[in-house]
Amino acid sequence: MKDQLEDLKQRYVALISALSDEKALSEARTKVLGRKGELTAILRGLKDVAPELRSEIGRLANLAKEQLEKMFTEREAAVQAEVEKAKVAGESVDVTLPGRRSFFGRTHILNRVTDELIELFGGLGFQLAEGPEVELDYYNFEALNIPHDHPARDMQDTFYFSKNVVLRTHTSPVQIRTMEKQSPPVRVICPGKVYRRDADITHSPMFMQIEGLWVDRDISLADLKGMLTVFCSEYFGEDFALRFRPSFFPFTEPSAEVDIQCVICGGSGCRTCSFTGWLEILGAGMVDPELYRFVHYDPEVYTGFAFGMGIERVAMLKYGIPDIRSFYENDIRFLHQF
Ligand code: 2U9
Repeated sequence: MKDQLEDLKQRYVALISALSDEKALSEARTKVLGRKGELTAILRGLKDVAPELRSEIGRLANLAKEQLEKMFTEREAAVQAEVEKAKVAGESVDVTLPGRRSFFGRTHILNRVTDELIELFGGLGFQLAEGPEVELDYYNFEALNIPHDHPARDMQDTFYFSKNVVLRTHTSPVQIRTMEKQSPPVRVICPGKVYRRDADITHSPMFMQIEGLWVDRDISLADLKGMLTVFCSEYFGEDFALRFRPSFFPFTEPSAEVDIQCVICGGSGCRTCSFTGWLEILGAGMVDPELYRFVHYDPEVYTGFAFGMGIERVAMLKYGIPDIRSFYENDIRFLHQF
């Protein structure tokens, strides 16, 4: 039995060293170590060996098994490495082929318009202020003069995380947070994403706003009109007239909606302005003195104005984009035009 084992080992050691192809090695492995292999048969037959020889033969058979397994594994790895080496050596690089063109991304049109507006208002003395999109009901509604039962809440229905935590419906909470931290003068511009329960061709449940606030001694409606006139002529061009229509917002008194002469037809009437010659561009007003109570400003000393506009709307008017959904569809053909 010992001789038989020794003979088997010698044969397979010689065979393994001689083989140089993965398939032949795998077949040889099965032939000796597989379920019906030669060595497996010897191990199975151990029960019939005389008891005094069984442990010695068993030890030798297991040793042979370990040695052969190790040899197979090493030889297989060596053969595989040689195949790889030969493959790489056979490959060549054609250095005359043209390179692959890299794809350059660019700033999204809404972020570009936002940057332009920040820059423009920066030139008028407004500092950038930002705040959270997930906001407390207190900052989004209560501190802006919109208590729980106020009808203005209907127009600004939003997404609730809990009774007191909402997705902000405007960037106005940022101004409240700024006033809490800082005493007048305050002159900030607050851009960012806002959320409302709204969706059609001109409304999206998520959109972008930019709002401004200037609070100081002796700020008047004349300052508001002057500043907005400068803004519109700088952004849309000097040839367009503005008109202020009385309106209502819970946080400003008096309030106005501001229209610009249609930037598409110049005021003669077209589809974009619904043949009125005017486009609504922003809302504005004098900060309601009631609000100063929440941030401990003295309403006898300070006055201020605020305004707000939708960034999508500004971009749609400036670039003649008909559908608000184009901004969010990530169609490169649309985005690459700007
Ligand atoms: C504070 C006080 C007052 C911000 C204002 C508007 C008017 C307004 C709309 C424009 C288009 C929202 O995106 S829109 O639908 N905004 O009309 N926003 S006054 O007033 C403030 C803000 C903060 C502390």
